[in-house]
Amino acid sequence: MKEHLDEYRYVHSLGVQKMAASLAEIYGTDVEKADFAGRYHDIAKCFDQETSDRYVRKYGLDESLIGNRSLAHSKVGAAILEHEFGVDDEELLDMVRCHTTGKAGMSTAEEILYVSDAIEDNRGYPGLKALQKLAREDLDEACLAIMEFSVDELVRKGKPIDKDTIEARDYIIDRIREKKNKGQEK
Ligand code: DGI
Ligand code: FE
Ligand code: FE
Repeated sequence: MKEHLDEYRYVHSLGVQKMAASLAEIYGTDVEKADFAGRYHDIAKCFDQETSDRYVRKYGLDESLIGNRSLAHSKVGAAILEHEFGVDDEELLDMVRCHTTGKAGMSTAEEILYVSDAIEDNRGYPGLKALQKLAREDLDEACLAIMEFSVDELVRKGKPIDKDTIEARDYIIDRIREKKNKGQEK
């Protein structure tokens, strides 16, 4: 892993590994899988644009990823884990695939990686501790908070928002609303 990643990314990956394993423990998903996915989720993050594009073509990934290495790294990473590391667990590959944008109808395991990526201990933003606490109490709410933050950041930077990012947010909002409605019926 060290061969592929710079120092910051290496330390971040170990942080995500630890956070994902601890959330898997709390939410009763496969701890080993969360640990592994956390460790390797950014394996393609440090590729330059040319390398990223080469992998997108090599593994027949979506053409829209050409020229966009920040969106491509999660899909390229999953392809590398599948074809070069021999990972054949679809759930694990899906976790890595959607860790950057999220997607509609994420599983608990997918949410755990998505959230862990944003809240691991080395992410030094104000409010980190509160978000870590929220993640331990309500994973959907933590997901939504991170999605809102990401969308705001993209808007601020004038970047296009990916379809999966929008759909992920809309879905989570509905899921949270439904849970609240169900709670009131009782
Ligand atoms: O790889 P990390 O830095 O740990 O985190 P990440 O996988 O969430 O990647 C963050 C990057 O992805 C950041 O540069 C913004 C970009 N990104 C996330 N969602 C979208 C996006 N970029 C675009 N254009 N559209 C999105 O919806
Ligand atoms: Fe990433
Ligand atoms: Fe990451």
